[in-house]
Amino acid sequence: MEASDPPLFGNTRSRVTHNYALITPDTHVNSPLVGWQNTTAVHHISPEMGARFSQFTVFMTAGGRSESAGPGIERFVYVQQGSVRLSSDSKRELTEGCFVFLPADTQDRIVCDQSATLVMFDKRYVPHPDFETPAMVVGNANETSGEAFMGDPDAVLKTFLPISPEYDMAVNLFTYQPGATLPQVEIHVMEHGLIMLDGQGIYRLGADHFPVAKGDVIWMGSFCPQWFVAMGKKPASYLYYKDIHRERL
Ligand code: UGY
Ligand code: MN
Repeated sequence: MEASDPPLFGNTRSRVTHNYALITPDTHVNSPLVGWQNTTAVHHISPEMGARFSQFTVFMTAGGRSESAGPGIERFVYVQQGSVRLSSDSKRELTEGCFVFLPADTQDRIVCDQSATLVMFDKRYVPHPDFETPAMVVGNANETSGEAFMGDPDAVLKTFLPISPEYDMAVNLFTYQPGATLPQVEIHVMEHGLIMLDGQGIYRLGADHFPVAKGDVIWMGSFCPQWFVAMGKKPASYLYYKDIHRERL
């Protein structure tokens, strides 16, 4: 096969199993979103797959406007490219790296003047009898400080939501220098939705190891064994969701 040949027909790195999925960009299929304006979406992770949340990417053009997430659903929005505004704060431009957490049943909409690509995590909010409902959060990854993960300065974790029991979800940004790894194979009850924002590496999912790169999405269900090593010449970073702070029974 010549280097210029098209990719092998009928072949993909994507894999969907009962407790993990790797979704690569070549398999994306766009769909419209009911009630949204000037927007299309790709659904990567959803309850149909066995997940307890949804992860999707939206592509907005000028005049783009979101619909609410639906009753009882909280929403995290990360601006991957372009810019958007909140309907309640039209002066503040949310550019690449900005993020918003919209608590369940808030009326705010996302509006777009030009174009934007947004990574979305929707989750049914689980109230806790001892805690208030969480507040809205607006921030910027570039202004969020990171911490060495388990003491490794080559694996830096930025935490976007307060680690406080009002919040039943977390969204974090992990950046690894080439050669840096998750320090252990993790197995935990929390599930993850993840998108590679930059670089590449090898992700262990269950008993399998996959080369992954920018644009790949991964679902890790509860107790899915997971591990990562960054490879190549530049840092690898991924944005990921997890459910936290609620008892299972
Ligand atoms: O927060 C986490 O569980 C994270 N260390 N997992 C992961 O990056 N796969
Ligand atoms: Mn994990």
